[in-house]
Amino acid sequence: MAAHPSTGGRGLSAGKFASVISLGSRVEAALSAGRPVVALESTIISHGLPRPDNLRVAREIEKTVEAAGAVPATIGMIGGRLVVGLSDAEIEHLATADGVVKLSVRDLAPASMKKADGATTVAATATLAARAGIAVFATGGLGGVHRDAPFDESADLSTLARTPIAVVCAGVKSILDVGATLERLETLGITVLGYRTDRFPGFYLRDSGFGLDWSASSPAEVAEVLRARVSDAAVLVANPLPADEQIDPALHDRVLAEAMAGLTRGRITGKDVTPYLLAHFHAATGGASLAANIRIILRNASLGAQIATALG
Ligand code: PSU
Ligand code: MN
Repeated sequence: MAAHPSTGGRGLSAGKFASVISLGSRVEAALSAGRPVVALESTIISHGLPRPDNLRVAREIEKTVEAAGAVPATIGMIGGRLVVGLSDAEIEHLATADGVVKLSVRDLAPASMKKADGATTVAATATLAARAGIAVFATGGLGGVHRDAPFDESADLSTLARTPIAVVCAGVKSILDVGATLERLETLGITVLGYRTDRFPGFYLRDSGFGLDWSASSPAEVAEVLRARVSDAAVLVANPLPADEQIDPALHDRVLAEAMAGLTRGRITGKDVTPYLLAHFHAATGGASLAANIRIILRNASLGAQIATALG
C-alpha cells in the first residue's frame, strides 16, 4: 500500500479521519490483510503504573498479544500526531518523558494543535481504534462514576455508548462507585458480558458484589456476540482475576478508605483523581496492587488476542 504523504510513511487506507490518524506499519499491514489486531491504551503506561515498571509492562503487554497470535496496536499521541500502533521507541518515550498529557476524547484535537505528547484514556483509545477499523481493545479497568462525587463520571462511559468495539477489562476499580457505574452502563446501552463468570469483577477483587445478566465461556462465544450486534455501542468483556490472585479484601478496604480521605485532604479533583488513587494503592499495598494490576492487564491482553483471532 502507498505511504501516506503527510504522515511520514504511515497512513490510513481510507476514511474521513485518514489525514489525522497515523497507522504503525505492522498494524497497517495486519489490518489490510485481515489479521487479528488488539488495541492497547497508553494512559496506563504514562499515568496508571509507576516508573520504571511501566515501560517493562508496556512491552510485556505487546509481547502477550503477539504470543496469543495477534498484532498489538498501542495508541497515543507523539508531537501532535495520533498514532495507532506506536513503535517501541515511541512507547518508551511515553513511559519516560515528562509532561506527557492525559488525553480523553475531547482533548485530542487541541493537543494535536499544540504538538503534544499524550497518553490516551480508554475513551480516546477506543475512539481511535474503532476509527482505524480495530474490533478488540484490551485494558485494565474502565473509568466510571466516582464515589462521593456522582457528577464526576468518566467520559469512558458516554464514549463507549457510541463506539463499536469490544473492550476486555476487569470491570472498574473499587475506587469508583461500582453500582452507579453499572447503572450508567445499562442506561447507555453498553453490553456487559462476564467472561466465565456471572459476577461483575471488582478489578483488584474477583467479585465486585454485583451480578451480571450475561456471560460467555469462550473466545468463540464472545465473537458470536460481537457478530450479533445491532447497535454501535461497545461490548465490555469482563474478565476477573482468579481468586488466588486477587488482593486480600481486608487490605483492599483499608487502603481504599485512606485513599478516599487523601483525595479530600489534598483537594484533588478532575483528571488527577484516578492517577492519585492508583498511586496511593500502589504505595500503600506494598506492591500487591501493582502485581494484581499487571496480571489483570496481561490476562486481558491475552484474552483480547484470542477474541480477535476468533472473530477472524
Ligand atoms: N483504570 C485503571 N487504570 C487506569 C485507568 C483506569 O485501572 O490507568 C485510566 C484509563 O485510561 C481510564 C482513565 O480511561 O484512567 C479514566 O480517567 P478519568 O476517570 O479521568 O476519565
Ligand atoms: Mn473525572
